[in-house]
Amino acid sequence: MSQTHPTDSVHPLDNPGVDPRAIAAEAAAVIADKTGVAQHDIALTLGSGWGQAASSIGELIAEFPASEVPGFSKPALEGHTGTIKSIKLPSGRHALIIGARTHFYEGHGVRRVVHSVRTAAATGAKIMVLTNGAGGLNPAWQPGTPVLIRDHINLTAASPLEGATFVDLTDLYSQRLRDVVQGLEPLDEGVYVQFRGPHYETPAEVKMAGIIGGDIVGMSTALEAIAAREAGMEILGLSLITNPAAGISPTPLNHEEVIAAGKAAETRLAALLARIVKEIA
Ligand code: 8IG
Repeated sequence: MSQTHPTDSVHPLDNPGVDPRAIAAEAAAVIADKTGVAQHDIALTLGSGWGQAASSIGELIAEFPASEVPGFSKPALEGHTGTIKSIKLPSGRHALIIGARTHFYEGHGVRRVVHSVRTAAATGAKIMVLTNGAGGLNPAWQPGTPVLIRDHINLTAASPLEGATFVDLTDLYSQRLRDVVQGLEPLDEGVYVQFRGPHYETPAEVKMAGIIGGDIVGMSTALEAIAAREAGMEILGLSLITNPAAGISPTPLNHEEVIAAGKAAETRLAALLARIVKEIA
């Protein structure tokens, strides 16, 4: 199959006449073919700081660039190849690891943002684990602190749903899955606020996020969670707090420091995620 580049006007998800679920089904068929795994049981999207987790949760069955799968966009950051992995868990179940996230701020539209989630659902995954790196409003959260997402506020003014699709988002971040995690390792919980980005927030915006009930600020996850729920999946959300949100700490945000905090926490997070996946899949 020929590959399409995000700047091509022929990207299959950019055709409004095409049902994005059909492209997701095609993507799932390609994944089944490449991995030899007919059905995946759980899917994980690994955000900044969570990348190492794949190697600790089970045996690598297959790995390939996401760009070889229909509908996936080339990675935004060059040299940061988005990879898809299939992992066999100790239980014999199969996990799909999505190391390729398309962000809303890339400007390619929300269909491409949630394509990985729809593809995960089409591979058979019943649980979607969404992880991210994010800013924290709680000054007690040191860089490197993992926080369970309890709920979200979507400030993108966008939705992955099209037409009159009224999806209930009560218990979007499954209480059942949060209880399992809390039984393994007590974590603070928080409300994730998705901003469009790519700029970080102003201190006033962070203050607003807190006033409206937010604890975590980021640029992903909320739109993906909505699409995952529409697809019928149960959702677990985890944020790695890599930095105090703007204005929470007196020092300005620095992208390199944010990346470094993620790197420093990676080994610990991988172990945590392995224990979680063992328990839920
Ligand atoms: I890593 O402070 C990371 N991602 N919006 N704000 C937003 N996204 C982030 C932040 C942050 N840190």
